[in-house]
Amino acid sequence: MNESTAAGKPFKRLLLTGAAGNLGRQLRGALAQWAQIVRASDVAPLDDAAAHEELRAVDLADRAAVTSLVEGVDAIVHLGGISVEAPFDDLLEANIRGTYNLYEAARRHGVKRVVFASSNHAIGFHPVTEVLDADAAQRPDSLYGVTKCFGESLSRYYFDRFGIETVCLRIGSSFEEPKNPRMLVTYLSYRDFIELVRCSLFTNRVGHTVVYGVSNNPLKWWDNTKAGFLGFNAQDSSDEFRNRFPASAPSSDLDDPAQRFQGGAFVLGEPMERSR
Ligand code: NAI
Ligand code: 15L
Repeated sequence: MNESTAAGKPFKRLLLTGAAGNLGRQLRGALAQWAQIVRASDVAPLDDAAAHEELRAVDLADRAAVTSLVEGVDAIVHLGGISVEAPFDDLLEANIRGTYNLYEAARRHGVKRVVFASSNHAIGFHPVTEVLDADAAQRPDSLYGVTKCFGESLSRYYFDRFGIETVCLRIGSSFEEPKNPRMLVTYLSYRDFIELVRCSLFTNRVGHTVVYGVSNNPLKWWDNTKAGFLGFNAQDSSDEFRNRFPASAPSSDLDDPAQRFQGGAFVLGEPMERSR
């Protein structure tokens, strides 16, 4: 996809799922630069549609609604779903059934590019002493992480069988700023997140790519050399926040599993019962 085609907006219509969430809110505005129409969707309320936006309230677990949601879009940025550890039945609906529904709708409607928000929790049980690249084994640290591994495998299948290209973003910690010492390593600034999505949408022939969503932080657990063809160059760094956590270096106590493994406190979770 060339960034400077008709009307300066190379995509006619982009679909964004999870548009009401933390990262969806950051991306909504940026997508307007790249698409004539942004179809913004979430199960949570969305308001203030801009002139270029179509807002759709859709539960990803609803197959018929997702099939209709995907009709007429050129590409999808899939951020929607449960973004932390949760009861299995909830994860099953939002993250597993929801992601399947989305890919199946993409196949039916001929959509050829998806950017999938995976997570560092797909590899969270690797120790902090290892540097991982795109070929590192999946080692999920939670049921949430297992659902991200499912999304990575599902997208691999939809590429190998149906030619739908996906960039799986193994996002570290993308917030306004790092919230704890671990996030000095895993931090992804919002600006770098948006740039990573841009590279994932505009690079020709991504096939099935795994890339770590991380800023140019001083300490690194992840190596993006194998995804270098995306042209992603992080501009920001957690270094500007290092004085927020003066007493503690990340991973200073390797007897503590939450410091020994890359997933942090996620490695200590246990399956939860549904509350309703
Ligand atoms: P978030 O929790 O703020 O946003 C997720 C959105 O998905 C919410 O607006 C929620 O309403 C929506 N959603 C949940 N279940 C849904 C369903 N059944 N149908 C339709 N929509 C549903 O999370 P955030 O931070 O915006 O993350 C976006 C994506 O990136 C998530 O998939 C998350 O797992 C992933 N990610 C985020 C990281 C971060 O540091 N922000 C790190 C790693 C991965
Ligand atoms: C994630 O996958 C979550 O969506 C986010 O809320 C953070 O917990 C992040 O990982 C992290 O590892 O910091």
